Amino acid sequence: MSAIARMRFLIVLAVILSLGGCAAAGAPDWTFTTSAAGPASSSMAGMSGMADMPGMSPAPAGATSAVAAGATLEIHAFDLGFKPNAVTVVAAGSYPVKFVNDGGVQHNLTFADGTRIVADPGQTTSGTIVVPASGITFLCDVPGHAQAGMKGAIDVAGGSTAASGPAGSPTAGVSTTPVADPNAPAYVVRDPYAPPVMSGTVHDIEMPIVERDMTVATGFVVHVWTFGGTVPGPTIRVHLGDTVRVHLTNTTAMSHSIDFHASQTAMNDQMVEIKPGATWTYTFQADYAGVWMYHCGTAPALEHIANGMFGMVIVEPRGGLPKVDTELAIIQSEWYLGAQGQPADYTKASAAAPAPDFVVFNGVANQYKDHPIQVQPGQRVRIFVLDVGPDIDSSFHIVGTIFDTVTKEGIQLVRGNPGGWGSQAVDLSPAQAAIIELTVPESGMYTMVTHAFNFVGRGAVGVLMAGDGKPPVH
Ligand SMILES: [Cu+2]
Repeated sequence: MSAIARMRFLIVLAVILSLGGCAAAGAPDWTFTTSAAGPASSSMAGMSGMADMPGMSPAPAGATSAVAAGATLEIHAFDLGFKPNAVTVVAAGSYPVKFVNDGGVQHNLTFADGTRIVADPGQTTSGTIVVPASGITFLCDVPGHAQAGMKGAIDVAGGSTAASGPAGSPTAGVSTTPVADPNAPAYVVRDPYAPPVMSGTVHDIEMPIVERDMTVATGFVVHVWTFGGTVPGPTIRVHLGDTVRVHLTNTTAMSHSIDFHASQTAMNDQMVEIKPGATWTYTFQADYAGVWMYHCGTAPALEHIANGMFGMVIVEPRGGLPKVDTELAIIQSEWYLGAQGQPADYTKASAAAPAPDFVVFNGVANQYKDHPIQVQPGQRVRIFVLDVGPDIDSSFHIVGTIFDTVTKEGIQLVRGNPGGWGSQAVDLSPAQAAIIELTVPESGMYTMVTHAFNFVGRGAVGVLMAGDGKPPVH
């Protein structure tokens, strides 16, 4: 059945992106697993001047051959790890380093003493490292890369074990949620209304990639990474079959990319790395109707999404959607706070049991509770709702209403169906979306939530205010 097949395809794609990063221009390293982040790598590739290495699997006890004094250390980077990530040298001292980037994005080899060697994808660079008797750790300092596994250590044979085991990471410290800053700027309310469908059949959309500070909840500022300067990025609404050309200019100091789920393209075709200062035009045909996520796919995609790099594409079905009174576009996402004014905390976002500080609609906690969305009794309301995660599902519900029309991932509940079926909540895993419709039953207040109620108190709440907000007198 095609809808199920499509969902399976999306899930597979999402897994691929999370593992490999869709910005990879070269062949992804499909063999990468979390074990690559451990102290022992199974790969001996690229280690010159030696035939065997302790700590590599499975070395027999007593196999202690190590890199000869002064020999070149060859270390490869891939997305996301180092080969090898555990190196032993026979003696402390100065060693030339050959750094080969086999990955699809820029990486660096940053040692604990500050020595830093950078290589673009496919590039080989070199440097020198002075290995102290206690050994030295290294990592890639591109945000998120060390946490994703790009860490390693050089030990000195017979030396102290200070550098052995998982490499120390200056960026992997435990962080806590900052306290609210009373001087933080007030948040800017995101327009909740869906934009009209764009006229014409070919659309050129400028979407610069910019970083800026954003108040994401009263008192809390995140240094967000954005498409178009806002979180979420701009909502794009087109007809089925239209051609969309999105022009991206990367104004930041970090590589990014973009992945439109509304498109069908090889990840190494359109989802390419956009380096700092570079431009890219992502072109696609809107082949299928629906509500689609777009996001940065640069590894680790989780971190780029957690920092705000996502948005919604609406592709109208053949013949267009029937007119209603009010249309809203709502995206549920999470914030994992780092320090005030800093990017999101990747360690928190990537936890096996993530505990978001805020779960929000359209980027800001509680904004539509503080600023209710005005509707009128008897009106038809359509809501395009998308869960972008990066981690948490939505059970989208509006207290006091019943959805009579739901199109979720291509599967439809239609108003006026012969059985009289309705819907109370729409379950959306990350990267799933729906179009829901309802009739506002009477004047009063209607609370929009995720029915996973532990998150309602964390910001996933808004209000539709019908009429003057007071219930009718009975
Ligand atoms: Cu990005």
